[in-house]
Amino acid sequence: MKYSWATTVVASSSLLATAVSAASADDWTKRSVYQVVTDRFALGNGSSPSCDTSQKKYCGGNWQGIINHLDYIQDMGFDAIWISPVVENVQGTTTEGEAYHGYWPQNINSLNTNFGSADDLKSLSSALHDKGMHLMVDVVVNHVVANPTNTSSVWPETFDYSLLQPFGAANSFHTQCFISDYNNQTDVEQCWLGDSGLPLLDLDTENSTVVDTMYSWIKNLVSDYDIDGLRVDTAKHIRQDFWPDFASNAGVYTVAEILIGNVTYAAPYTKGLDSVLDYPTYYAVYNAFTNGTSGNMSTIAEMVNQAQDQYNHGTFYVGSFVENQDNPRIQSTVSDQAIVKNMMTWPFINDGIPILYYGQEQGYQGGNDPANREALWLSGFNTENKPLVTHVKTLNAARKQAISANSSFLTTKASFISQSSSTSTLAISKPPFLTLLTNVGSGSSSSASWSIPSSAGLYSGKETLVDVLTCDTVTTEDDGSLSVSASGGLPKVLMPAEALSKSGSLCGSQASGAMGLRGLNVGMMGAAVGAILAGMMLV
Ligand code: ABC
Ligand code: CA
Repeated sequence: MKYSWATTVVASSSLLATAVSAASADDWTKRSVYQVVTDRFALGNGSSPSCDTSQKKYCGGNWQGIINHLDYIQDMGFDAIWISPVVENVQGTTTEGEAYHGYWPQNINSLNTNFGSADDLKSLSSALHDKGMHLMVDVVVNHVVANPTNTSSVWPETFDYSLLQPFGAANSFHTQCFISDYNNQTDVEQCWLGDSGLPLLDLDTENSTVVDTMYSWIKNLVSDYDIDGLRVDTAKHIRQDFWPDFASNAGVYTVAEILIGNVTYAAPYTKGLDSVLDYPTYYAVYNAFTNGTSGNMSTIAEMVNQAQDQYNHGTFYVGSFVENQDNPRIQSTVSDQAIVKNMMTWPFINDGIPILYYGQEQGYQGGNDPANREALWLSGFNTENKPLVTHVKTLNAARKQAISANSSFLTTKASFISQSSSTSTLAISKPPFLTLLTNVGSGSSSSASWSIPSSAGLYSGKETLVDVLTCDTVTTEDDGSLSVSASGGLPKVLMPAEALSKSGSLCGSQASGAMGLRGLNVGMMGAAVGAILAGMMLV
């Protein structure tokens, strides 16, 4: 036995008691996040109106609706939510429909009354905190939005600036131009998103009045609503040196949206803000699993290794996801549930903070924006006979167990164990996890297997490992090596039986871990040595 796993009640209950204000990045690493499009999650009055996503209109979801369904979220094992931007948006309709998603701020000092009142938002915050959960709010700093007032083609376009509070005048904005060259960073930062039908007025974040307004706004927003973390929209569209003071005024964990497939481009933003949404790995995962066996699994390892090297704090603070409001849902591209389960496993077993986009657990299949923003209430919040709900529950429980079994889990880098015989498999070690993924799918002709050499240094001989997704067990060879075949193309999340608690709900019958603090330090040392050895096997 290389590790001694301590399955402690003490460690897990101390997580629940974590302080609820001024949450740091380290605090967020222990959590997993359920992302909600506020307008599409639940209505406070409990009704279930139809919601045609193609209409791009408000469907009626609000903060009270979220409060009413926190048990649905918490019962799946999530201990944080991320909600849509909360401030007042452009009213009525636009060439792109209504502002139901919240990304078109108009008055940053008022709330979006479609989502509720200030008291409702405070109630949401305190309801979460009462349950030991965190609130992450999406914030838009790059732009505000008003419909153009000109009806014929006028350039630059004209606006009723008095609507755009507290800015109120043309000199708060960069001169109108639309971003045309994404390779020109000045263009990306100082030209505008959107189009002439619905331009997103680009705030002059080189202007000290605008900058100070935003810094004091974020400070007040966080304190008024007792917010624990921020998802920072369009962060690449503002100069990098704007962000450190923004982050210090926020005083809580900040994760930046840098929409790019390139680690080197994203890396500098992990200095000003705590981290980034892990877009580069998202693209690698999406491409690896949605192209049959020609999908290239090794790019996942390449992206992760680059990000571990280049990001401040490595990948420990990234937001890890496989769906969100801007990208097609997995099941709009692949229907094979084995592939879907492999993809869904990824965010929970790597270094980052797992984020699940609402509706994924219900098997929603919407394609590109706006189809990927379906109403969750149409599922009836039903969790019975929903295999993906079960999958998510297990993944959350497994990650919690990993955190409590290995006190260095959250600070040990994931490493990849080279699978020379196959390009369709991936083996990821992050003790006590050994995760085995494959893109072969469930077809009867497809098969996959993984082999872990004894030189990986992960296990001793005749060690029992439990696949926590099925509770099936495998045993290592005398020399600690392991070979495993996939069943029906499904992923495996193997944990030593010793890292599982006999009295726990996670494969308790297969577990051999004792309760108590025994061997915690030995476990830490063992994991560190294992990680170093596994690191030598990088692809
Ligand atoms: C509306 C319509 C859409 C229509 C669009 C033009 O207008 O609904 O059907 O296509 C909000 C709404 C959207 C709305 C937009 C615009 O506003 O939610 O429904 O779209 O009015 C954030 C949010 C997003 C939000 C906004 C605006 C910003 O997450 O929900 O959208 O506040 C850019 C931004 C990014 C932004 C995204 C939508 O647009 O950088 O912050 N997301 C390249 C660029 C990216 C660019 C992306 C898409 O294209 O590099 O900067 O994102 O335009 C990779 C490459 C990447 C490449 C991707 C596509 O491929 O490495 O570089 O990204 O491989
Ligand atoms: Ca800008």
